[in-house]
Amino acid sequence: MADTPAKREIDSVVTDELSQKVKRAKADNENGGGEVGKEPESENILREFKTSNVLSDSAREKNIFIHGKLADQEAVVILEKTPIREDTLAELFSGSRLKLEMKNDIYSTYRLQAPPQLNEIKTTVVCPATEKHVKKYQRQESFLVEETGEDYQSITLPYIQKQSFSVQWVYNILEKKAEADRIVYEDPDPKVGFVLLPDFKWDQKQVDDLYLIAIAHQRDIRSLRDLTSEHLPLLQNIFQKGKEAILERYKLPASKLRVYLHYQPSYYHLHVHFTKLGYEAPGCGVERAHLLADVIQNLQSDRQYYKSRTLYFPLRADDGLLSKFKETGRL
Ligand code: M7G
Repeated sequence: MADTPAKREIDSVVTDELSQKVKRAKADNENGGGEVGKEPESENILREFKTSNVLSDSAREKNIFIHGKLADQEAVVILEKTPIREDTLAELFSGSRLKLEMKNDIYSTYRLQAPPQLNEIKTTVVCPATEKHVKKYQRQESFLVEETGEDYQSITLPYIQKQSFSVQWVYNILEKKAEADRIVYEDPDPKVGFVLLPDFKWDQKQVDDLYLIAIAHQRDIRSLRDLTSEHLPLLQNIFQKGKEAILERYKLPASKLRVYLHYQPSYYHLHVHFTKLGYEAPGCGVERAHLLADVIQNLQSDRQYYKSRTLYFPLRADDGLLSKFKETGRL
């Protein structure tokens, strides 16, 4: 892929951070690791993982979602091959073994065996995983639901009050009990403040698939439906300062960002997704993503916009909320 100087500059920002991390990791290994604040090598907990079934996989996206057991607990493991980075090409070419598969005229194909550090698989483990996690990652047919303001009050709200995913991981971030070293920016104000950090879907090795989330400090906003014009200062603050922080850290201007909320979200605590324009992040389609700029404008023109609007969103075949909509004859 031909790169512009700007892209090379952006990549070099990420690469600088990455090389810092690598240096730290190397220093840790040399010092025996395990010191507070360092990144010791993890013990391979997956050695004990027992696969039950594959929830979904994609040859194109080079990932696989596996359901299984880890020390007798239900677990979901996600494996994903990471992109090949331009800044590692020299090492890849010089440090690999090449096995010829076939040669024909001017054409030849090989299997390249890369050095281990260039051949990593991004791995996400959810353990203990609930049945809802297993369903979330299972390939499923989806159905578009039409939810009026009244449907939200009578069907959706009672359902999510009983059934939604725990947001403990969100509170851990806000309270600096987890991922504190990953925070890119924080505005600590309790009303309009937020924490901006890399989404755990992003390995931060290249900006091409940049993905950050801004998590509001306010804890009582579940989703788009709870927003009124009273929240405009919070939303504008997230939008403005989030964009500035990303420009400063990753040299990516606002014109290269897709900034949006999900409806329905998986986690009912207000957060905003910042992804790179052009990167087809899961859930960035029109049936689920609401641009923050539009949300702000809608609330400016009607303070109760999201209380009264009919909203559309996809639900998967085995989602309990879909059954509720069916039971009440709304589908
Ligand atoms: P969502 O719109 O509630 O649901 O977004 P989705 O997961 O269906 O998109 C929550 C976002 O938070 C997603 O982009 C997740 O990848 C991300 N996320 C989830 N967890 C459990 C974590 C976590 O522990 N750490 C971080 N950094 N991101 C997470």
